[in-house]
Amino acid sequence: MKTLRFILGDQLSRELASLRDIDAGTDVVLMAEVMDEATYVRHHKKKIAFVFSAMRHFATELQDRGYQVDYRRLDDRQYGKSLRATLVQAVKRHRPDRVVVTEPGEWRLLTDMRDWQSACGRPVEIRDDDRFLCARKQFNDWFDAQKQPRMEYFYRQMRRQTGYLMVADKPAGGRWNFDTENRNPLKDNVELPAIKQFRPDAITADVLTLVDERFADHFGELTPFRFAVTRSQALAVLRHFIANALPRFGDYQDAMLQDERFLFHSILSLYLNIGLLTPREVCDRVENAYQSGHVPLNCAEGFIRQIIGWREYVRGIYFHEMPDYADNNYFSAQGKLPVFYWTGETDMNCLHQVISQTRDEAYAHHIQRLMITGNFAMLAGVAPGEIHDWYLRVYADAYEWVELPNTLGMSQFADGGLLGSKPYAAGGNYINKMSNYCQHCRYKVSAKSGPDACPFNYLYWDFLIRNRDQLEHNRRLAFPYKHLARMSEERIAQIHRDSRRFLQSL
Ligand code: FAD
Ligand code: DLZ
Ligand code: SF4
Repeated sequence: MKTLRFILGDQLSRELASLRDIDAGTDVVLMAEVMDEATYVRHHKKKIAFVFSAMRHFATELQDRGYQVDYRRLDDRQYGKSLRATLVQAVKRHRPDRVVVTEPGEWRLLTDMRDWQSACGRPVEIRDDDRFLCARKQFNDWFDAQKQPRMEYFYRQMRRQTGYLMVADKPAGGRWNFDTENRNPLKDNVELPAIKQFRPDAITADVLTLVDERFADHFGELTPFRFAVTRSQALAVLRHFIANALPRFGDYQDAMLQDERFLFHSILSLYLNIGLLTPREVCDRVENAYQSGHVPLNCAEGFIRQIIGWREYVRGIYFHEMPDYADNNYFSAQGKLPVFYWTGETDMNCLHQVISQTRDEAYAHHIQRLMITGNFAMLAGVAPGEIHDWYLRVYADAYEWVELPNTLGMSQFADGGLLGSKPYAAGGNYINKMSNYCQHCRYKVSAKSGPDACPFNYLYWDFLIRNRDQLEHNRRLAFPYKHLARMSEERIAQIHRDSRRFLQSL
């Protein structure tokens, strides 16, 4: 039976469900660079280049292994504008008996895909994406059985299921979680590992020219481009991370440092999300590094939790809650995204640092995303849809299944506490504790009010006052609300004045 196997840009895995039973003699693999996917949000230039280059390399690899690949380049004269149009054209060309696909990571495309059969006139089989450790059904069953679902309990179940860092049925070291050891600030004299970089080859050079011509008005710097674009390069990044950064990953997981963009982070999310690496192989290698004594337990546990815990959990939430999840707006926030999110031009040094780095690298690490750009947007009352659109555009690892719950749920609390138990809201003190950004800022982190005071300081209280009805019964916020109850009328009026003046100036 001749089968057309349509592989999407973030499905570049040899073991992909829709490639598993491929017959090199009869089947055709279809891959396509299409305008709709590159512009449904106007992705960062580096993200488009990364996806296209990795797609072209993957197609070449399949061809080298003897498969017939129909690869439609964006600059081919005759190409489909959308994935659906491309499929319809390809069915006419190849006349397959059926089409096989793997479910996509975004709801909009899954809905569209369910219609492809009638559009192309052939049976379309949509296979589960089993590159994750927790199937969608397994997650839904677990989630629906919980009174109050929390990531920590899901994570413990995943530890038992996978056996990572387990001694019989007990967690290694006697504890599930070493987070309290993982909140150290970083001194600027600590030596940081270099990141693994790759020089663009001829395929990437072609893609860079294409992106430069066709997406010149998208956000972000295209060069220098140094991402891995093949599986073997992605494996080299993984090896480099385990050898050089993982041994101190846990200790400094939440730290931020002026002009230092990567610290001890892995920069693996983009390769995991596009399919060049699997979560299982990444965790296997981290477990081995722990068992061989190369990395301490708090680092191995901190890392494995992000992958088998958070990564799987947000995907589960996404598919459990969509399509309504995207419309959540617990605080009814209506503000516009400040223009400086696109330019980086702001006197607030923490935001300037993170946004400039995002523009240059299409990368920021978790605490930068959560506690700088995310925290500010929430305190400033930016509409969740606006900030969601920004995160989906600007990071090379952004696909809605992972970006939306992180943005809307974790960072904006717009789901009212489904994902996290309290908003990640913080004033300047937190940022000053975890970074040295404040030492280079024109605002004074120690000042609470007035034009020179750190804006996070008064915006934090303004946020708690504004959303008192939604938040004051949250037990994890008992302390700040007690503090607020003791605040004088005059101080509260000052907070309002400072906040209004500042927000109007944006
Ligand atoms: P490391 O710090 O080295 O962590 C290791 C791995 O753990 C990551 O590669 C990633 O695969 C996984 N991981 C860690 N935290 C999370 C998390 N909260 N959710 C899912 N996986 C996690 N991650 C994305 O992959 N794509 C996104 O679009 C995305 N958007 C985010 C938006 C916001 C507002 C926030 C707060 C977080 C977002 N994250 C997203 C999660 C996290 O910030 C990134 O996975 C991480 O910064 C990627 O860098 P790294 O590979 O160096 O991670
Ligand atoms: C992100 C992306 C981009 C920029 N371009 C393409 C493309 O041209 N062709 C393609 O098949 N996939 C692309 N992707 C990835 C898809 O957007 C991704 O598969 C869906 O968002 C589902 O996760
Ligand atoms: Fe950011 Fe405030 Fe520190 Fe400036 S003083 S870097 S605005 S936290």
